[in-house]
Amino acid sequence: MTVGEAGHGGSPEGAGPSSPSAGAGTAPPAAGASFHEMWRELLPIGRHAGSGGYRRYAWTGADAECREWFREQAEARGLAYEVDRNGNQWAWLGDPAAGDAVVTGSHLDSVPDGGAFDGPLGVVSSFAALDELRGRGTRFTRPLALVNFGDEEGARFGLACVGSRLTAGRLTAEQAHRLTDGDGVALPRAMEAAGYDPEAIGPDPERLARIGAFVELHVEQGRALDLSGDRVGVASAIWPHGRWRFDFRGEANHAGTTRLVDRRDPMLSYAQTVLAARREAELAGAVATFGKVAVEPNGVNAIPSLVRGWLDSRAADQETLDEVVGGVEKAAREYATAHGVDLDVVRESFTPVVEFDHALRDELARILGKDTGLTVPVLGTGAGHDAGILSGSVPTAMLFVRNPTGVSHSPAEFAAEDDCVAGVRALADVLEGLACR
Ligand code: HGY
Ligand code: MN
Ligand code: MN
Repeated sequence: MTVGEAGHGGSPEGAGPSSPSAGAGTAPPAAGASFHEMWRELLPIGRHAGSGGYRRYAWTGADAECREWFREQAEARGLAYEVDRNGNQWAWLGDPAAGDAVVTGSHLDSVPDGGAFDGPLGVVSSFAALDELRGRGTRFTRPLALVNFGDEEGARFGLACVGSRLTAGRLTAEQAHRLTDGDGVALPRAMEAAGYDPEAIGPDPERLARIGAFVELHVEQGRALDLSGDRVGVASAIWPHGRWRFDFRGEANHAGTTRLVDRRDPMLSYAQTVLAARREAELAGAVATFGKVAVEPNGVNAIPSLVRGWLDSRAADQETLDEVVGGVEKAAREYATAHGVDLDVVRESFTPVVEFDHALRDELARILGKDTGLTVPVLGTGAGHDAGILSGSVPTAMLFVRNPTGVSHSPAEFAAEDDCVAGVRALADVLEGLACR
């Protein structure tokens, strides 16, 4: 089923001169054309020549280039561009102070060697959807904003959704100031080096009060739409999920001369814990991954003194997630004791279950199904998003665009061109339905 096919050329609507028109002048390129042009411009930024993956980490040069790209797109469309106290970028059509704004957007940062679509698809589609609406002559009766939330992946400082968490008051400035990257660079220093004021960060209730609805379009990180044969779907919920750091401390020693019985080798406890995580997840029907490990001193011929492993675990409900993580930690402590190794476990990032706003979810499904009369798929996800963080503060919804392999957080992440354009048209239909009452 295809959703949002063929712009239906809505007649210019509006509450009169005060309403922010989508923009007069020559009709901008249709959704597909502007999408491709923006996609081509953004594609090379932060892409690693060797892996083909993206390394767009918060407050780095690649991040700055992405931000510059966002500002150029906003100003090229005559939108009022601003950066909020937490470094998130906003592009407004209409008067933000009027309130009840419809906001759409996503993030531009990536995981290490991430794919091209996770985040950028939502941001590029937001601009392309506005271009589509301008092509339809749409007049808005509510302010509209496009947003790029900073540091969604937490690839550098370890905490997901820093920009949206700060804005929503779910991360304090003090907590953010204590975040450091793998080289020991503290987040405030990284912000300063990028030209931002770390003393300004903090909750932004005034900004949130201006938002009537937030809709994030995102590439699906799974195969539900591929299996159902749909181009676009609507999100129902996000699984609870988090990140735990396991520090196994043993005793550094010579790999060649230390008898096995004399060793206190943290690598053994770590290895056993990785297998325990998989076992606990399988038993509970959840997921658990040790995807990052750091070894000190990390020498081939040295028994490590410290092995740090990061567990990412997610489950359909909190009770199951607690069961999995509790089981992994219990096993890890048994292994550590058996090898004379000390263990500390620290929860570094956590997002509780998110149920998206039911009324907004159903409104999106109605809008997207109205032309075809077909039922739009409504699906849950295990992936975290800024929309999940904002859902505690404003009515929030998500659109997913088909990903034929379901692969994400990998250079192989992919969405077909016509599915991306269908996503743009679906987002345009949603924005028109919400902001042009
Ligand atoms: O980890 C996540 O689910 C998201 O990509 N930040
Ligand atoms: Mn991601
Ligand atoms: Mn994402």
